[in-house]
Amino acid sequence: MATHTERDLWALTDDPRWRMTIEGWNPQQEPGIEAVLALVNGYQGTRAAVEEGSTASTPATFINGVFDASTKQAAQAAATPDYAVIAAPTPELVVAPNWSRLRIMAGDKPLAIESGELLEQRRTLDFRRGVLLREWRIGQDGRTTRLRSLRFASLHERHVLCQVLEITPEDWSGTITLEAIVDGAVTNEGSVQHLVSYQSSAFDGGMLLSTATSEKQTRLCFATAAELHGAASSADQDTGQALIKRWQVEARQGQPLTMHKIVTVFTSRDDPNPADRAVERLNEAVALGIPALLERSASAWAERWSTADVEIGGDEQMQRQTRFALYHLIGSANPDDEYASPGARSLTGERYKGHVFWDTEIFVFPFFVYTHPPTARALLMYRYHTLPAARDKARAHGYRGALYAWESTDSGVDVTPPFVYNAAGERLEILTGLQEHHISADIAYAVWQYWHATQDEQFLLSAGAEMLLEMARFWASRAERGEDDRYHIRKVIGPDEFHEHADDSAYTNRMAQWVLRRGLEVVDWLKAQHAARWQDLAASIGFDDGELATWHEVADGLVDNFDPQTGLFEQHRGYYDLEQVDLQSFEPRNKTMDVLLGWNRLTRTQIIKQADVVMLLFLLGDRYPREIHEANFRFYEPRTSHDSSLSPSFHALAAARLGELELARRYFAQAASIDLDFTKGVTAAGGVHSAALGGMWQALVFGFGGMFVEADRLRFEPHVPQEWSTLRFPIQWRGSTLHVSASGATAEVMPPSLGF
Ligand code: IFM
Repeated sequence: MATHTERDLWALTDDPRWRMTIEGWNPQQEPGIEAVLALVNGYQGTRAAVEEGSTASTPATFINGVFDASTKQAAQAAATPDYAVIAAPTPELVVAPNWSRLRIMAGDKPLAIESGELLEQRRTLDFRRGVLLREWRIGQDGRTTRLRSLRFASLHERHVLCQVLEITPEDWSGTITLEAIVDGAVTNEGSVQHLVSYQSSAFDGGMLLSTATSEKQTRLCFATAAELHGAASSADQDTGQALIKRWQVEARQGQPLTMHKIVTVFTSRDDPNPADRAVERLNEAVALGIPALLERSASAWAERWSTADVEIGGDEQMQRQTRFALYHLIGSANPDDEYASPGARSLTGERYKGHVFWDTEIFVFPFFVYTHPPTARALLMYRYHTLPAARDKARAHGYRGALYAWESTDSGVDVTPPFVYNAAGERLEILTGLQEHHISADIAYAVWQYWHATQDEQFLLSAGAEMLLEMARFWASRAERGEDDRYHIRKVIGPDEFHEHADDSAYTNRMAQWVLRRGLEVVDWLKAQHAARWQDLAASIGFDDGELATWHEVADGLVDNFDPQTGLFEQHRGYYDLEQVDLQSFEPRNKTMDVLLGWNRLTRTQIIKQADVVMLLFLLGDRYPREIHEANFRFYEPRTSHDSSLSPSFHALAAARLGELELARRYFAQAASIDLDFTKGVTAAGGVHSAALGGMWQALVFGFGGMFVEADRLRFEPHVPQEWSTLRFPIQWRGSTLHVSASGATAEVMPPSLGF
């Protein structure tokens, strides 16, 4: 492997606004830190667990789109104390082999964070290059050893993972034993074992571990090669489930030992012959060497940053937190994979089992539309490929068209658990899979947003139009005509999940109405511009022109709960009659309102979990005057508990648009702290909150940056807090890049022809 630019490997980005550093070691905070510092490249995510492991560590690598449901899962999980378990096996993102595991011995003692005295430790995630650097010193039996390691998951070649370790005995000489391991003996939370059929082999220059998931038989192949500079010989071992390369060397005081390890990963999702691909790619990677691999990955990151970075002048902490959000957003999705979409916790933790929610389309997706449209397209194609399952779900519930899964995995089948048992053994029903139907409008919204921003006609013709029409069909069949001759949508859960069985949720009804109208528009467009395609599509989905009249009638007849007198949307029918509770009186609180009040009482109050009408007014509110936005914000904001991580960012956005900058900054800081405030326990332990991170980007661009999407241009009405001096960001718009620079209430847009 090349070593000539070895020194550059360790060179950290100078600017502290481009990196996040965690000092020391706090076992309680470790699960959250592992997610925050995770290495993500859209293909895989690797939690930043210390390489040698510890009792506080939960190392995990997730490969995007690799789900499995083990039949033993429920039983195994049930045996785990204090673990809320579902009764039936639910597909989950599989924990894949731990590719960066190391075992280090000084003499006959393990050189590990929990043995010996940790004298110092610093871990830094360099967002600009996508590199995790760890520096630590361990004292043991009067001997001090300095270590540093570097890991990255290439963004240039997403199947390549690299690790470098340097060990320096500061004040001693003696034997060091080092093992570079690819450890397949891994399980999911609750000791659930998804991996079976292990096979390992050696080949010229490396080793290969092949395993498969137990139910779907998805093959996972990891090839690895490692080298310890200066070591004369090594021994390869395989334990059946792990590949181990082992060196024993006589280390000399002050002389660093350096190990380079490259791992390549392919699955049978990627290629019918993943083992060959992993070996082939490993050979190419080894020929290049880690410094060159890093250079390529860093350039790929630089390219993505050039269309995604948001610069906040004068606030170092916000700048760093913003880049943390953007790093995780970029790393959450793979533009080359149309069959995977980011789960609610990205590829960084097991909470929500990697399931895909509306979080993707409404919270994360706009970031990709306006910074990297190919990724946005891939995410929509994931929904296109899962359209058959959405059709089945609609049919199963007695409706037409497409009802998307509330929680989705690779197949698109709804995998929302119908109930859970909590730790006390109580059975709790989960109704979101049955009632949270607005996702079939949120996805339509994303289709339209992408089409409007990119004018990607090929997408609309080949996939988007069909999705839109099927979702419009769903809503036409979902709405019922009432005795009042108006249309109603009954028994739903809106974004505010504290109120189930809701009739006429303003969010759901207005979004449904919007989908029906876009459906009508698309049909007109197809008929006028692409008559042949329209004929094919209409034939393939069995479309009857009579449906159009129904769509018109339902769209025009749907109630929306808007009262012109007050300017308010009633969140759902009967909401005003619920008990009003002063949320302030519970402050400061560190528990959610369902815990504090109990579920039954909570549902009889006006307390809202997350932005609902406020969200609606952002999505569809451009035609309403400021007074309506203001009235609804003033009414709903004090009733919102923000007990969902999806809430604060959109309150920041709405407050910024209203010019309430102090409040907006407070909400923005709250959104940013969801993953980063380690003092609040282990919020990020189950993975970073992707929706909150996507919401931060939207708060910056649509809120503080004041971006409005007009018919064929972008308009900017910024509200940049004084403390921030300037806010700068690029936007992808119809094949061009706009550069926006805003301060106070003014924006400069380059080139001016595209935005004003
Ligand atoms: O999709 C969200 C939902 O809106 C609130 N509960 C958590 C889900 C996943 O993030």
